[in-house]
Amino acid sequence: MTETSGARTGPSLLSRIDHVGIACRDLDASIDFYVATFGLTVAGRETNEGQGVREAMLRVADAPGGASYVQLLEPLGPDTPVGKFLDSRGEGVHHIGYGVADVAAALDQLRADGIRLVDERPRHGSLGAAIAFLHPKSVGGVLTELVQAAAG
Ligand code: MC0
Repeated sequence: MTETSGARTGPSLLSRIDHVGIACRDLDASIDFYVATFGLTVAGRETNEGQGVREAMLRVADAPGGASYVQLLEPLGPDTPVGKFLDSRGEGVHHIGYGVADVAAALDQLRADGIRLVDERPRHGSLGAAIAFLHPKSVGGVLTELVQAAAG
């Protein structure tokens, strides 16, 4: 875990759990499982070439700060983040996505705190969100994503 420069005061940087990202080998089969077993509904599907995935967002619950989701991730190839993860660890939880009010501002704060960033600036994410990843080596082994949901 990275040592930060001091305890944060004021409101939490993270507003809620936006999604749990789950690596899978077969997106369609995994969607079928989550729909049939837990009754979740598919909120969106997308191929994100920049992240090397086909993915689906399945709505778990609506909350005042925004909905929470299970995100199913199938790699576009072996030499992608999810492809490498599947090779080394197999299917399972890949990352946690937390809601933030302003992802660029959150990155600035975390950079100043000495947290290792994967993304220096926000990128395109699921459902129109602006996202950025923090390196798992800096967050106790957990690949951590910041999610600024699309307006509206
Ligand atoms: C790798 N490591 C992880 C991990 N992936 N640790 C925890 N959780 C993960 N998901 C660890 C490995 O075990 C290894 O540790 C070390 O990190 C280096 O792993 P590597 O296999 O050599 O991989 P790298 O260094 O090439 O890349 C790791 C890194 C990468 C986290 C930088 O996966 C990355 O850029 N991730 C962010 C983008 C991403 O994941 N996109 C897919 C989801 P040891 O101890 O063995 O050295 S896209 C998404 O989710 C979008 C659509 C959205 O939400 O909207």
